[in-house]
Amino acid sequence: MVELTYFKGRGRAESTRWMLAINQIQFTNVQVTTPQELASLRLTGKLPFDQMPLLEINGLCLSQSTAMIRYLARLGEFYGDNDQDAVMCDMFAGAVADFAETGLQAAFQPTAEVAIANLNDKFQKFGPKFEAHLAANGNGVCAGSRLSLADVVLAEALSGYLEWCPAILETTPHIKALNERVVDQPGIAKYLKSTQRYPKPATEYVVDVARVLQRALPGHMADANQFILTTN
Ligand SMILES: N[C@@H](CCC(=O)N[C@@H](CS)C(=O)NCC(=O)O)C(=O)O
Repeated sequence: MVELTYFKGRGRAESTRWMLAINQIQFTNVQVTTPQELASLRLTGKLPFDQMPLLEINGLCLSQSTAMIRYLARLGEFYGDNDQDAVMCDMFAGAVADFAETGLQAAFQPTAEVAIANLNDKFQKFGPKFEAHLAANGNGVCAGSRLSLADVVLAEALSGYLEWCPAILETTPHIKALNERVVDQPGIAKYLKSTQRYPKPATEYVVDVARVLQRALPGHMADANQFILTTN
């Protein structure tokens, strides 16, 4: 039984879900919805850094989403064919992580206009670089000669961008083709249609995260400090 423990939403667990999906590994989303549940989870010792997501697989309790996706890439041979491919996978996955961060933060912005402007700015920075690399590579993938974790995390990040900016890939045909190829992979296509795929993050998700972590809500939201734990 493979379990992925996180908030009730995509967030930093989503790239791992896509890597599980492309590997066609069945998993359960374990939802942490209260600060008490998070406190209990921390007491189990399963969170080495007190952070989620937590991936329980093959007797391991894994923290750090970057470690999870690489482990799953090795299991499913989505890490290229040699060390050179692997380092290119890592390089692209690193750039995608920077690119994806703006998508992760989109629901936390004061308005949709701000979120969309941020996403467009970030796409202008990275999109042409990804496009030029794919064009030069000539085989449609980010690294090596076949699909890898770099392609999967790129498509995962793009899935968020496309929900806010549906036309964003219209001027980058190589990225568009790669994205379609990844989302058409049987395991990914099945996952995206399943009830395990959480919806586009919205206010409910932002509130859930603040409540579970006992953090302030974004400043534009009413009663922003309502979840902050008072210690005196
Ligand atoms: N680099 C880590 C980041 C993990 C992270 O920041 N998790 C947040 C929730 S998204 C958390 O658990 N925060 C509580 C804490 O840091 O104590 C990863 O990608 O897994």
